[in-house]
Amino acid sequence: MNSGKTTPSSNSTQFHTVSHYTFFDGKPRWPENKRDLTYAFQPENQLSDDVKSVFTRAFARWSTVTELTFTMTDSYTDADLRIGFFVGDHGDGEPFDGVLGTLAHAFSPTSGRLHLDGDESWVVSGDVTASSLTTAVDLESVAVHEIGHLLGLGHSSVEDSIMYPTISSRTRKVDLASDDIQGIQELYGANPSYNGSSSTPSAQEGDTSGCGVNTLGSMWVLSGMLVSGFGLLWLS
Ligand code: TQI
Ligand code: ZN
Ligand code: ZN
Repeated sequence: MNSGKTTPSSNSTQFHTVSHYTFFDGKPRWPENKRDLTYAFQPENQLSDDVKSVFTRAFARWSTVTELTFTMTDSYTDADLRIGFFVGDHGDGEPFDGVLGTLAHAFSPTSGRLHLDGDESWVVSGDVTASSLTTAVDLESVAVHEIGHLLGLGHSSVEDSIMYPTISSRTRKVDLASDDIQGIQELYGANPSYNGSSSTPSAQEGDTSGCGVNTLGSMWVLSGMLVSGFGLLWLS
């Protein structure tokens, strides 16, 4: 993985600057003629639609402020961005480490790989801050952060930003800060229909009913939590 960073070159003076986003070394990004990116999920993971919709929402946050579009495809091999859950050593030289520690990682453009640690207790829907499990990690928060890396953003020193390098467990942070927006717009330009307000796509905090259909088509209704083979949690 490329963990180096370059600071934005356009800031010649450090006074009054409010931007603290960074890029990867060499400022890699998706090419100019590629504004419509596809994404796919590792087929072996057999993720439920609830999990996929977390990523759909996470991608929407970035497409709102740029000219980028993200489309889900079933063809894992053809997709620009490939998302999957893995445990331990999974063949890319960056093994996962069990509960907490590294939660996920993504590679800089144009690798397109986004890996999540299957050993974490991922919260798919519901209120992560209300979880009794101290190791619960909000999937959407991590997804928004890792997508930032996929698109070429490094870490930011702005504490409120999505690209800030630490997050506490049982915390939800999914709204792009203006620092994130400036960083991504330096790479890809602004969305002409984005009005610059900080309102984000329907966060739908209130409609997580704690009830849904799993991949086998049976209903699950929750009192407490439900853990699947990938450590995914739904909180009621
Ligand atoms: N994973 C690190 C991260 O995504 C991996 C990493 C370290 C990295 N240095 C990097 C990736 C430089 C790209 C470039 O930052 S993590 C958070 C946060 C992690 C951390 O598991 O530690 C989030 C994953 F920022 F909250 F701490 C997601 Cl949101
Ligand atoms: Zn990996
Ligand atoms: Zn990061």
